[in-house]
Amino acid sequence: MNDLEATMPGQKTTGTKDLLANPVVQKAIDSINAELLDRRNYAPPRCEVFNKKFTVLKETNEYKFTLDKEAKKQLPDIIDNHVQIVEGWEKAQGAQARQYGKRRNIGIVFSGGPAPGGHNVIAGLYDAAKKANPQSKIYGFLIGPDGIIENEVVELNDNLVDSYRNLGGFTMIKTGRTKIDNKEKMALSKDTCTSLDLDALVIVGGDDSNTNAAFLAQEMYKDGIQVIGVPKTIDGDIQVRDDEGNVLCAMSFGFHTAARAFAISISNLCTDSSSDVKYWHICKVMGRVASHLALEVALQTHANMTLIGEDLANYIDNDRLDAAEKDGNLDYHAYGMTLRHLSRVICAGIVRRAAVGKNYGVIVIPEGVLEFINEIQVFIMKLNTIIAEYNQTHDKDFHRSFLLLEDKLEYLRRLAQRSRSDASFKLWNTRDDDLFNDMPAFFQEGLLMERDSHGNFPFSQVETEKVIIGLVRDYLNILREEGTYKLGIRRDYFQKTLAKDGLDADRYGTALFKNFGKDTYLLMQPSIISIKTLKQALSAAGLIEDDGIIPPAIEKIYKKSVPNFKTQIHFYGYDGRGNDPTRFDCIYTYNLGLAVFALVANGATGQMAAIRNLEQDFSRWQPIGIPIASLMHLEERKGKLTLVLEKSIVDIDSIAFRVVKANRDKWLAATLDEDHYRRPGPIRFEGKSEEERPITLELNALAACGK
Ligand code: FBP
Repeated sequence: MNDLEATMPGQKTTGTKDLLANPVVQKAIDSINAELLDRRNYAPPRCEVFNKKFTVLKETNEYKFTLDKEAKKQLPDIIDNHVQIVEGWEKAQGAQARQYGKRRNIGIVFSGGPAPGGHNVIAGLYDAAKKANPQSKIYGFLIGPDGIIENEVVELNDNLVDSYRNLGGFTMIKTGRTKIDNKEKMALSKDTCTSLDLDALVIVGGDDSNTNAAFLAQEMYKDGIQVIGVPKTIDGDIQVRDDEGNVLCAMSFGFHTAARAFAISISNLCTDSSSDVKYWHICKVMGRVASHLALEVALQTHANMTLIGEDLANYIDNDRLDAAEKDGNLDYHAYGMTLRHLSRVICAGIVRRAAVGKNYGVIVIPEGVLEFINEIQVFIMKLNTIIAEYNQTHDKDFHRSFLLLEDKLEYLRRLAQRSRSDASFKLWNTRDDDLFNDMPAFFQEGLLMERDSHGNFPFSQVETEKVIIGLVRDYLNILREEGTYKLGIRRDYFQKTLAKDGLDADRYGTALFKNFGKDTYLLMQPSIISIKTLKQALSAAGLIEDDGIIPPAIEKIYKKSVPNFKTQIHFYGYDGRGNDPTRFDCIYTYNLGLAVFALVANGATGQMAAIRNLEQDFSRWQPIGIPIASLMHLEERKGKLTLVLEKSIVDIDSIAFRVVKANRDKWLAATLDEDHYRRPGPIRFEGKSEEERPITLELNALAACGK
């Protein structure tokens, strides 16, 4: 008899087979649960224009873009595209109706990291295409762009699409990060599209994938194969404005869900840490380079400290500038923040909270923060170039050639040697090598990590938080030694503890604390940093003999005043990225799918589907097509200037950031007040949850209204 077959005394023995056949057991372990059914059955509302029988595109010149010279050269057939506004029509006649309702083959692919809502883009496209012509076929390319290159494809049907409606992940057709970046891959992709007789290819992806979409649109322009992009990424870094600041795409899909998911977990940590009062929780949140997700998490949770990379890059050390100015110099090191300085800023917050008895809290660190720390950014750029140059000149892969960290370090050492004998070689000098060798091995490994196929640095793999917290811990030790990092002792607790042992609180208080009689939380004198110095302070005040014994109540108070910096480290990334979408993302993505079909059915190519007015009531949402080529610029990738779609980072003049900045001190809560944590609550799928949207989106929209 095994465990399962063993039953409670007095109960009948049940075999495993019978147990599993029991309806209660079956219901309990059925993977089709009520939540899943609710999600699958939910029909997201459609924007008004999509309730009409047909859609048309109205081209507008209202939005202006400065076109990149290189984009004009490389994307001649789509560079003159304009913004297109999708309009609904009840009636279409003759050729127009035939064109709209013609039988089409459309391929769709997910590219890059998953983002909640992707399945609804497919569902929206599928529903619209089948409504226009039930004979149309929608193909899903498997495992990302590789599916296009290798013609790995599945035809989508009602069952498949229905089983993924409103569900997170990209599970239906999976995703991948391959870039279609050379002639051979382009040719293979074109072969696939031709062999499937595709009318259109839809690329659901981030900045790099939409860049791919533009190049494919150009490549297949003459073959009449349309290519449409869809702005996906939890990072929130696809935001499109024209030259005058008009917002065309305020947010990529998936951002809201991921931010909400991270915020729920981080808010729970705020609750736990303010109950248990012994840990600092260090939360790294995804987002690659830009700190949009961290900013949204700050607004959702009011965590005690949130670093925003873009803000750190903007930092100016005025004391340093003034000091240099006195000597008639300009100190360039005063601009931007070093890792060491950042650790000091964090320590200042920790010390201030400790002083009011709060030896706990929550810190949010964006995963891309290193990109904004000058000294590290320089390393990332130098190493990018070194790796790219090695790959090019040796026609070998740097990471395959130097498998071990030690081998890579040795290669760098040789470069430093070269810089000593060859003055023209400046890429890696002895100082770089020395600084790099001072870093902990896990950080060196992180900075040398293999770049992705787009040349992006893999921030999610680097244990940034460990590096920062290591420096924080070191500096807190120094401050403890200096006597400036102390845990405040509640005055009434001190008085009660001494009274119990019959000691005079006033006499001891004056000797022990620097603010006795002034504040509610008492801070031990900086000179008291050990039992020995405590004894000295007591004897100097005549409270004990030179070799006397410290009263136990005093020793207890002293020990309580020494803060122990205990941390718990968390990474919020893949978990939130895999969350089922919020209602906002469900509705947004379903309508993006409908917009994609409107663009395809009306002959657009090289456009990215988008929805304007996302911050407003749903009735005002406006589906549009944005010309991708107009958004491209040159950027350094893998050591080469490459035409890519520009990423949008946090604007430190934006209202959302200004609100966070203005609340920094309040949310740090280094006061006698309670912490000001906000409870975002779980992601709900009922009630009025569709009214919830990213706070960043709502705040930044105030700028557009001139508020
Ligand atoms: P996309 O830009 O492709 O949407 O990916 C976003 C992201 O989740 C980043 O936030 C993160 O840095 C990265 O993907 C992680 O990459 P990987 O999934 O390859 O580990």
